[in-house]
Amino acid sequence: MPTDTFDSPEFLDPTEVALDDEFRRRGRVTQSAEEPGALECIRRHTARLAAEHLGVEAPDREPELPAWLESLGERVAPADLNALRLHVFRGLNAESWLRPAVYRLARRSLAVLVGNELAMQRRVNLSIQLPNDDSSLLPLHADCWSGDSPYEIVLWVPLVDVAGTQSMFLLPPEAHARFAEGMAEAGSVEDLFDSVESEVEFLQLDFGQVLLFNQNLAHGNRINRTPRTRWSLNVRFKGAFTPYADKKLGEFFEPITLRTMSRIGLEHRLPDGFRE
Ligand SMILES: O=C(O)CCC(=O)C(=O)O
Ligand SMILES: [Fe+2]
Repeated sequence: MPTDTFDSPEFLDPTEVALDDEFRRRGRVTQSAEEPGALECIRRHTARLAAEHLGVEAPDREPELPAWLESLGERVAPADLNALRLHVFRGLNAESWLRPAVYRLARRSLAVLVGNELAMQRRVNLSIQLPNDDSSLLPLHADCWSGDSPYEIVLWVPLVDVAGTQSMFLLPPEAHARFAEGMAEAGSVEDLFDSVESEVEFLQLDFGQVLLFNQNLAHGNRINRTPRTRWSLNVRFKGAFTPYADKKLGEFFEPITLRTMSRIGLEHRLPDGFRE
């Protein structure tokens, strides 16, 4: 579908056009969490679950809480990290308030960039990257290369300040377009990364900010060479009625904001006799 024929900025207001432009140009937008209280609640609960797994008490306020999260490497060996991550992941996702709280961190921007009838991933992912740990890396990839549809956006939420290799990297759209042309000739994923290393951007975010990025662009992480552990959440959203790839509605995604007329339309059955 030639999408340029549908480019009708006169139907959007200027702030929407500006957000749209920035996302197109950079493949991402960073913003303050729309509900900071929800973010603090998510972080406190994350720390509480981690402390429970370790059999210790977690501090529950600034500045001890972020320092405790960042220094996890002093308390957990890489071999034990996955058990801790799973405990926290399960504990977070067992809370019915979690997904609405995560959604509310960026609901206005999601409405502009994706739409107001959304499907959301059923589980919120948790990533923990210990300093100098090479055992839980996500090498360069685009989600749409492995079962995600190109209609998905990722909401990425750091639970501590992140910068450099403690964070994730993203290849901006222009560089990605050049990279995608030559990709078929490249060898390993590591070769692919080497070919774009000078162009990828490691995203710097403070706690309190959230990121929305285009997962069709190459991204991933590297060994965290900072002394601080990274904690982040990520979750996918798409227009509920846009095409699905391997990650299906009902299994991986769930509609969260269907509007009345869509529900009426979905439930509607023509009277018998109109079917022939
Ligand atoms: O958190 C990361 O380092 C990578 C995240 C990622 O690949 C994603 O959310 O799609
Ligand atoms: Fe990804």
